[in-house]
Amino acid sequence: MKENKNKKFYIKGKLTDFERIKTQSNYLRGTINEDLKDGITNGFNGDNFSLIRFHGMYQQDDRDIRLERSEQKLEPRYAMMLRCRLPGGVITAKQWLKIDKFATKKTLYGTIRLTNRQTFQFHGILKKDLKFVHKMLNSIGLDSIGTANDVNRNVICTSNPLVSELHHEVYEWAKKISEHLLPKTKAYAEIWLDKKKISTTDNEPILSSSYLPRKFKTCIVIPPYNDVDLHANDMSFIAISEKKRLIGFNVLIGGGLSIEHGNKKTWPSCASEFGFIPVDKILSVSEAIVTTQRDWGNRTDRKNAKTRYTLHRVGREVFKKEVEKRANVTFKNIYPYYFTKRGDRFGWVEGIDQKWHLTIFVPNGRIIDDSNQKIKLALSKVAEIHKGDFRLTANQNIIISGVKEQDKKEIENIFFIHGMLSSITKLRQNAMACVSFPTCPLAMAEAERKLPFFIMQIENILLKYNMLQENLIFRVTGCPNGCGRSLLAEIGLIGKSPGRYNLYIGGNYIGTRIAKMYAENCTEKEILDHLKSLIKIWSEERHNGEHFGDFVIRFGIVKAVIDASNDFWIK
Ligand code: SRM
Ligand code: SF4
Repeated sequence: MKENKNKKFYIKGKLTDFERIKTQSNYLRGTINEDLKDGITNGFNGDNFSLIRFHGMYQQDDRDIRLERSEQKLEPRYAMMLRCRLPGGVITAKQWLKIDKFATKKTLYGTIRLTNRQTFQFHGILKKDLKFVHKMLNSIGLDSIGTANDVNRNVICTSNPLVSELHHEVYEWAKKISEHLLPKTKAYAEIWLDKKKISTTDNEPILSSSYLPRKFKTCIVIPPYNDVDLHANDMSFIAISEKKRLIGFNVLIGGGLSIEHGNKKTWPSCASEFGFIPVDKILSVSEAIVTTQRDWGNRTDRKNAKTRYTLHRVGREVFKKEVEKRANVTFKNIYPYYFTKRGDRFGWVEGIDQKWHLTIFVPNGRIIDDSNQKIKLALSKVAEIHKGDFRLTANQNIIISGVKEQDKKEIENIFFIHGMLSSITKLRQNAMACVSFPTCPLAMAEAERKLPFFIMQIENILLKYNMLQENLIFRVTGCPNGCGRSLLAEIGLIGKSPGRYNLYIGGNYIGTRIAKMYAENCTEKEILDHLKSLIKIWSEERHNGEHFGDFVIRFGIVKAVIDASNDFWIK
């Protein structure tokens, strides 16, 4: 690969302290090993707090009991969240049984959390159990390398089983991209798996010894299902097929959703189209995009460091040309594509392979048993008899994949007995919230725990206006970092402080338009009052079949966000 380090676009200035942490870390080792032996605290010290993230873990404390512990002069209840690397979201039934057992026996909360990037998290692992969990994952062929911090994260891809032949191919590419862009340091194996340090010096040919300026996200999507929310990703590949054969990818760059309340130097963005590439160029193009962002991304301000800001600063054509040079490709014109749907398709569908796939709705992706639904138990029972695999979706749900016709009934019965498979509204099926309290240190308002309340209230409003059967994308995010992807929703809430949210509307149903702020700093009652009037007008004035997000724009309630860098903040 040709590398043209066009220094003109390097940002000069005082680097953030994160840059020092990375470069001085000895390829992500830091003094994590020493901290593991430190029995005085349940947490990590100094730089190690950030470095463990490269190994897929976040130090957290339970915010519900933070004050109480501080009053008792106790250390916060530190425990780690671990995010597994699972490209394309595929996990075997055997692997599931192991992770289920670990969650039950060794985590403070006893749950597994499916994330909206096709993987799972354990919350509440004590420091003393960290090596155990990594060794357990390693024994079943899994790891958590590079699922957090300034690297390419878990690569996601369309999980819709209807298109299983293409899906399989695309899934293989998701795995290859993940492997290709993974940190090459042996630090993970040495620290967590007790592997001996080998004498060769470390080298990070793609990421560099200071890794990327910021987190980096990649997806592959198979139209017409935008089930991965492609515009939340730095680098997106849209699979193009002819006669059911994969011929290449449209490449899109610079999606992302995080903002800071009131900070107009931050904005969300849909990704820009670069062009089409044949299948065999996907790895070199991925590498070229990542290395361009590595070299040109802003390392002096983390709020301005993601790919979309680099693209905005240097210009789309300049970035594109650099990628063409580095990858030795020429982007062809974008192949026509369109999306019709987001979210998951629930229930049984027959794949092209004549096997059956059952998509199960998991409220908020939380694998937990309660008095109504025993999801955790049901999944472990299915895992005991299932011969195919499980696929996690980018909407926090799970697919029991590759079931033979004769085995369908048994699996269905298990879910039925454990209180699942009941019919739910489309609003509920499509809704999403981020984790937020009590584990997320950045949460400003409730999200996951408040979602059922909001859904119930909105269902009542929809019922009143005879709109309950309608598809409506509603999402809640506990802070403006945007994990719940509210800015790609038709109705999105973003937490401001406990019990208060900004209300955004006007994203579209297929997830290709950013939503716009409609009301600021609202209480829950104010939000519901706004939604009552908006849904009433929608029910009265909409064109036949018109989605809520399109309606509020056509009717002039909010302006469409076209170029978010210009018009996201304009009132
Ligand atoms: Fe996220 C940070 C949870 C998807 C943007 N995110 C966090 C942390 C780790 C908080 C922290 O830094 O200490 C949250 C952990 C909460 C907890 O207790 O588990 C967290 N993010 C999540 C998950 C679990 C939400 C979920 O309910 O599914 C998702 C995990 C995905 C995964 O498996 O990798 C998750 N996060 C997202 C998304 C959506 C997406 O990627 O499709 C976004 C917006 C898209 C984007 O990146 O622009 C997102 N998370 C962020 C940000 C803002 C980054 C930025 O650009 O400024 C942060 C904060 C940060 O990195 O500084 C963050
Ligand atoms: Fe935490 Fe904010 Fe992400 Fe929600 S959006 S999980 S509150 S960082």
